[in-house]
Amino acid sequence: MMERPILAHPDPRLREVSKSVERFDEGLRSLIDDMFDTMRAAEGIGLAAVQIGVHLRVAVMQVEDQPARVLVNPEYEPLGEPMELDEGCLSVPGVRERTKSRVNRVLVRAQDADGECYEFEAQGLEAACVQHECDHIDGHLYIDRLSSLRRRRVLKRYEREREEG
Ligand code: GNR
Ligand code: NI
Repeated sequence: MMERPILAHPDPRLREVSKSVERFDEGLRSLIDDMFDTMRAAEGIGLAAVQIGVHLRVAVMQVEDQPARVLVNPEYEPLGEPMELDEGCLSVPGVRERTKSRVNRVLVRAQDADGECYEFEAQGLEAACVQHECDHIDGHLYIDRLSSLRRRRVLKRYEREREEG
């Protein structure tokens, strides 16, 4: 059990595309354990491996009363309608912004830590979290999806927060 440091924007490692997991071994299990520790210590609802500098297509989630989820090589199909929500990211700490880039329902297909394929439907905040983590896995951040006006505004606030420490 070990927390690991979370990379913060504009770290270029957050922009690398993660590779598919092919080996379901003890190393993967210990990565997943560390990701849950790191996510919970940071009080996040999700975390992708790239956020701790590991470029594998792995994410963990624990949203409200939903079960803790391990997503290895995840994919999703949008099912619902676009929704607005307040989005934040552990790699853009200290700021949140209203977004409209997520749909409110998705069908998720992934593998678990043993490589077993499974699927589930997610709604609301959990659906948003799936889309957010899949973005990380492909090197994207939620701020990329904002209008340029909102992106400039949130980055200005973020940079001010960082300077103040
Ligand atoms: O903790 C988090 N909260 C959150 C809120 C709205 C939409 C997505 C998220 S995910 C985020 C944790 C994180 O950065 N995961 O990559
Ligand atoms: Ni994030």
